[in-house]
Amino acid sequence: MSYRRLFYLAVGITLLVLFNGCDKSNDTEEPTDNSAPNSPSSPVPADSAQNQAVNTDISWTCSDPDGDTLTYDVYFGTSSTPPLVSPVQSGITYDPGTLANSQSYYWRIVAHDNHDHSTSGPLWSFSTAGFAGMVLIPAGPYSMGATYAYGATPVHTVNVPAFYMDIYEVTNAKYKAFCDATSRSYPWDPDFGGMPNYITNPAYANYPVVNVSWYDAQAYAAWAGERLPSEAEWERAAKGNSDNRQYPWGDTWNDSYANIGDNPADGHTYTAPVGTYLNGVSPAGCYDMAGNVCEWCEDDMHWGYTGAPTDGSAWVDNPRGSLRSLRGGSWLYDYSFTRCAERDGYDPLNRTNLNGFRCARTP
Ligand SMILES: [Ca+2]
Ligand SMILES: [Ca+2]
Repeated sequence: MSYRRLFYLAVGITLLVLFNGCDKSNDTEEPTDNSAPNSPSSPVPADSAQNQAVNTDISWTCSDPDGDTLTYDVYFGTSSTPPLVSPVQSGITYDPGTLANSQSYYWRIVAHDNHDHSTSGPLWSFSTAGFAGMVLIPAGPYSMGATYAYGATPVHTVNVPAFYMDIYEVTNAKYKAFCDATSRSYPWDPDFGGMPNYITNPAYANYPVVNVSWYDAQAYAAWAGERLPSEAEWERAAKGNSDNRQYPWGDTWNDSYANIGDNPADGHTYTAPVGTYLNGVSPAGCYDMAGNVCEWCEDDMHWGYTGAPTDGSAWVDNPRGSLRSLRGGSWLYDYSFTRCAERDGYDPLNRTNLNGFRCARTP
């Protein structure tokens, strides 16, 4: 046997001994020698945090009692049993991409060491912010129309996708900011007695803008990154989707729940500051859906719903019709014209001190 062969034999025997020794120690000592990772902790965003940005990244901290290198499985989603989205990653952050507004997210981290031990952290959650001044109205069907209102039959089921709706009518302050930013003329003063310079006077900043045409409302909405609601969306925001109620608050008129004409109980001869009538709030959380200013919608006016879309979209003719629809009645109207299913139609160029608008937004 050569020295070289002897050498390899010696190395081989040594390795065999060492290997057996290692095996033996693994079999008997690993479970007590090496511990599982500590539980992932210190979530960012903090657990149950609200109003988080839609570009939020998640991160956490984790350690191992033995100082082992750790990897992580990231579970993340809108379900409370979130799916695995990033297996065996080494970093302690995860970028879920652009999130939805007004959405709850759930997440959980499972830490692995390099000894086949793993530890799951708790389920964490956070929610993202919505759009300022808007409420998210969830998708779902409702009964649109009513037999009490002219041009509002047949009553039919529409399935409205989720959408955002302004909580309040667009105010003088908001519309003035749009005019200032775009060098647009202010609306004409409505000559409300005792309310001079209605559009620009800071005293009326929180009152609804008036004397705006449908085109003015369109331009404002585009500037704001929003749009006019469809009639189907407007009515859904006004009455909810459970009972086809006549008024935003229920089926019985109440003099102190809305600003209408010839009604001392509402406290206003002309317009009222938006959101004045807390009891008049709709099931979705929108104010002044009855009265104050009548509100432009996107739709062309059709005096009846035969042939209307049932997917919540605006009913728009090609070419566009001669009238656009308005909803909710105004500060001058009788209460019966402020019911949720009541409709009105004006020339889209028309500017009156009865009409204003609010905006919607697609999530
Ligand atoms: Ca009034
Ligand atoms: Ca209104």
